[in-house]
Formats: sequence, C-alpha cells, structure tokens
Amino acid sequence: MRNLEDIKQALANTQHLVVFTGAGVSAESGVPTFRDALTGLWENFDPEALATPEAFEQDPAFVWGWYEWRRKLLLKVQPNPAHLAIVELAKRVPKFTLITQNVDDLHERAGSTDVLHLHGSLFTPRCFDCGNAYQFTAAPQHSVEQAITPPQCVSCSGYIRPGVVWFGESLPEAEFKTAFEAAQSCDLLLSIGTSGAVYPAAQIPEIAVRNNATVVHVNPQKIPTTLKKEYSLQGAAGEILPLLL
Ligand code: BJW
Ligand code: ZN
Repeated sequence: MRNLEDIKQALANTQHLVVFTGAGVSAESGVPTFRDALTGLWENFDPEALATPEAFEQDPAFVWGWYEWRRKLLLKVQPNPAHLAIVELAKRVPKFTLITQNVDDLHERAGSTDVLHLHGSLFTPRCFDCGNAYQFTAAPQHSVEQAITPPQCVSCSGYIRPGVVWFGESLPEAEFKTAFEAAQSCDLLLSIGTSGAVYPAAQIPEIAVRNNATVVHVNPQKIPTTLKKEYSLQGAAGEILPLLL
C-alpha cells in the first residue's frame, strides 16, 4: 500500500501532529455514531428534537432522558485500539494536539491528556439558566424511551442540562481557538471517523489542507481528496491506526 508508506514517512518527519476525531473513533467501542445508516443515533431520533436548546426548553425530560441513556451506555464500554494507538502516536512526535468532536471520555480513559473537546462532554452538566456546574450524584437511569425530569440547580432551581454543544450554540472559546491555531500550524493532520457534516469543526481538516499540511482521512467510507498531500485510508479506525505505529 503506497499510501501507507507515504503516511508513515510523513509521521516520521512531522514536527506537529494533529489528530482530529469524530464519532467513528468510538464506534468499535460500541458507541453509536450519529449519521451512519441503521446504526447511527439519528436513524431513530430527530436531531432537531434533541440537540437544540429549543428542544430542551420544550421537553426537558425527553432530552435529559436521552442523554442519560447515552451516559449510561458509556459507563459500560471501553476504549478501543484506535484510542490506544492515538496515545502511542502522541509519544512519538515533537508536538501533538488531540481535537475531538466527541462528548464521550474514551480518549481520556485510553490515556490521552489535554483533549480539546469542541462539542463539550456528557460528564460536565450545568444549569440551563445560570450555568452553574452540577455534580452527578446518582447512576444514570436506563431505558432509551424513558423521559427523566432533569435535576434542578441549587442556586436558581433551573433545570440541569447536558454539557454538550447543541446546534446554534457557540463552541467553547478556548478549545476552539487552540484547535484552529493547531490546524493552521501543523504539518500533519489525521482526521478520523468524522462525516465532516458539522461546522465549524469540519473546517479543521480543510484549514490544514489549505496550509499545506499532509491530511489523512481514516474512515470506512472513501473520503474524496483533492490535493496530492491529502490521503484517504479506507477502513475501521481500530484496524488502520495500529498499522501506522
Ligand atoms: C468510522 C467507523 C470506524 C463509522 N472507524 N470511522 C442553521 C442554523 C443554525 C446553525 C447552522 C445552520 N446551518 C449550519 C449551521 C451550523 C451548524 C451546522 O454545522 N449544521 C450542519 C449540520 C448543517 N453548527 C452549529 O450550530 C455549531 N455552532 C455554531 O455554528 O455556532 C455559531 C452559530 C451560533 C448561532 C447560530 C448559528 C451559528 C454547533 C454544532 C454542535 C454539534 N453538536 C453535535 C451534538 C452534540 C451533542 C450530542 O452528542 O448529542 O455534535 S451534532 C453531532 O455531529 C455531534 C458530533 O460531534 C457532530 C459531528 O458528527 P461526527 O462525529 O462526524 O459523526 P457522524 O455520525 O456524522 O459521522 C461518523 C463517521 O464515522 C462517518 O463518516 C462514518 O463513516 C465513520 N465511521 N465507523 C472510523 N469504525
Ligand atoms: Zn442555576
């Protein structure tokens, strides 16, 4: 596979490697992606009914229940060989930045540090009204269809919301800035398991391409590439990434 040899060469010479991940990196752990046919979360749920502040205001128990179901699922799964390979890659390069769109904690549980979570986390809930952080006290409840009234804020009685970034909301400023600067200054970027459907995160590989970095997409779907230094490695992240080590 000539591509693989080129990419290994780029890895051996890189000064600043950026790894940018989406839901696909956690798929082999058993976490559903969003947009994959049949298995994606949005095959069965309408994103507009769940992943917006308006949806939460309209039916907080429905939305909170859905996120509690996903939090519970995460407590049962483990990082996969893709998460572990990323930890190993970080050790082998002079400078490393890990940017994820994922709201799970599988990169951290695999051993990655300083992970830039562009879309927040399922584990940092806060008050919808005043923003006060909330500590989970109880284990999440179960059934996927189960509506659960959210807990209430101790300071203002507002409902507690998941600490994720919904459509129409801004990305966390510090993470956004660091991630975009890394995309501009890196010489190699691996974009792993993302459909590239959601902006502004989807600009990250585009920025790296524009700045003449080598960009490698790892995805079971073939990702169209435009430039000589842009590659598509077709396959599951947990199988492809260990080949780069
Ligand atoms: C594998 C694999 C294996 C499978 N190995 N790979 C109109 C109104 C308002 C906003 C907009 C608008 N038009 C556009 C916008 C902007 C909007 C947007 O991008 N919309 C598009 C969808 C059209 N963006 C926003 O609103 C963002 N904010 C923003 O722009 O702020 C400025 C603003 C303010 C006010 C008004 C307007 C603008 C915020 C976006 C937040 C996204 N949040 C979500 C939900 C988080 C909470 C939750 O988890 O529920 O984040 S959406 C969802 O998609 C989630 C993901 O992080 C994100 C990206 O998905 P990802 O990771 O790419 O997953 P999939 O499923 O799409 O793809 C998986 C891939 O893996 C596939 O390619 C598979 O092939 C692959 N795969 N197995 C490797 N084993
Ligand atoms: Zn509050």
